[in-house]
Amino acid sequence: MINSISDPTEIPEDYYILHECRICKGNNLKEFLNLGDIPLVNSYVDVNSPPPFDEKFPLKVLFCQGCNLSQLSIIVRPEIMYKNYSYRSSISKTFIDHCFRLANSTVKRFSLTDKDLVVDIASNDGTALGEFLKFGVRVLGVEPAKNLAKIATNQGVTTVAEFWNKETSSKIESKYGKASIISAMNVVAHVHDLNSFIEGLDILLKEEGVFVMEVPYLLNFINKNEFDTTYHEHLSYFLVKPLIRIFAANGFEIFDIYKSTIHGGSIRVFVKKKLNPFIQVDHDAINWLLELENDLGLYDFDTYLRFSEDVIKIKSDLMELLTRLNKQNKNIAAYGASAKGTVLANYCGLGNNLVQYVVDDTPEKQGFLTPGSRIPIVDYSYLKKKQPDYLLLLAWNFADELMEKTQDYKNAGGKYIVPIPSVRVL
Ligand code: JHZ
Repeated sequence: MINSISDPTEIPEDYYILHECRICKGNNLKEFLNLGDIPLVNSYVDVNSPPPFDEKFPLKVLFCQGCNLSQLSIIVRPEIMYKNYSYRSSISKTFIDHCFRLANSTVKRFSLTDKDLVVDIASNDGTALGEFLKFGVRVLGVEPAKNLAKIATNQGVTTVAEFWNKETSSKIESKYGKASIISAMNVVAHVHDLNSFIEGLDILLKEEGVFVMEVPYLLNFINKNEFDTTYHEHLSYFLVKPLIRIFAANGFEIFDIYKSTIHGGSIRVFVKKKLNPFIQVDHDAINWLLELENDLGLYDFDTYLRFSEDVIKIKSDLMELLTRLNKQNKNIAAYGASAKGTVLANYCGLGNNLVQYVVDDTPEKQGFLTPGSRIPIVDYSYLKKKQPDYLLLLAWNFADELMEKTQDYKNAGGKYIVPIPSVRVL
């Protein structure tokens, strides 16, 4: 066991066991969720050369009594998880529209012009920056997955294929100059060394610049039983309270926050350098969320124990339903070979004996098998051809978009199963 690591890319083993809180360094960490051994969510299995078994790692979540950060009990070496990444931000129209609104509101609120540089950390295939480009600002992506960095660059979003750290930040600063905006959508939860991450921001961000980040919100995770958004990539599960603490410890200050509905419920957090006098802090917005967290019992461990009981119920309800439908000879397929789908399937023990195939529009995933559960991933034309009786929405966070897209399936008598926040047939 290692006491602390500053750079997780240097972890010698495949994973390292956490034994102190990533933010407050306390060791009063209490487990509230144990999903068992689960494969890495992006390790899709090649049908032509399937390995004898799919490697699995423990998946447990701990609550820090000191600062209230929830966090995974282990850290898998990022090199293993992010070298080649199949997740494409551009597959969902809901997400593209979300990025357009982010770009539009950011450009207007901070009066950005063609002189301003916007840098996106973990920019994936360039979806968010593509929306910023429409407003004529300068953009630069930072994305460690080489396959994605290449796609983005080919589409006009210049992308540096590196992990975000102080070295990458310095290199970018000397080549492109300081950034007015640095954005990070769905990546801060993936970072172990938050201090080093923020030091990187300090190097590249202008004194009057803004860091804007989005992360899934633990409030929704607990209240809506979103247990399947726990996976090895998601090291931290954030409330506002620990976020304030980590930024303050590094000379930064949160000046505005609001909730968004994306990915089952997220928070968008605006951060400035502490010494920047030009931006006012919206204390009302911040205090409102802190009070809400307190009122909902999110600083109290018992709330987390109640949540873990709901998770067990979802597993038994889902398996009871699918087994019953299977006995009635109903055909069941799924939509969305999502990361959360892999967790749900493996935790519940779902395989292709119950779910025959998963439809997914991501070309990089089609033709592969889902990790662990080994369900074939197919393109949309399958759904039209086969018309299964039931469609399990594994990307339940995009349920509206998926149902709109599959209206023909519904009109022909198809039914949906939505597993979260509780198992329902629609
Ligand atoms: P989706 C992602 O997790 C990835 P995942 C990441 N790890 C993260 O942090 C969280 O989000 C927040 C497919 N789909 O976005 C695409 C269609 O095929 O819910 C995806 O494979 N057609 C960075 O993977 C999957 O469903 C469609 O029309 O759990 C959705 O995955 C739509 C809407 C989706 O997140």
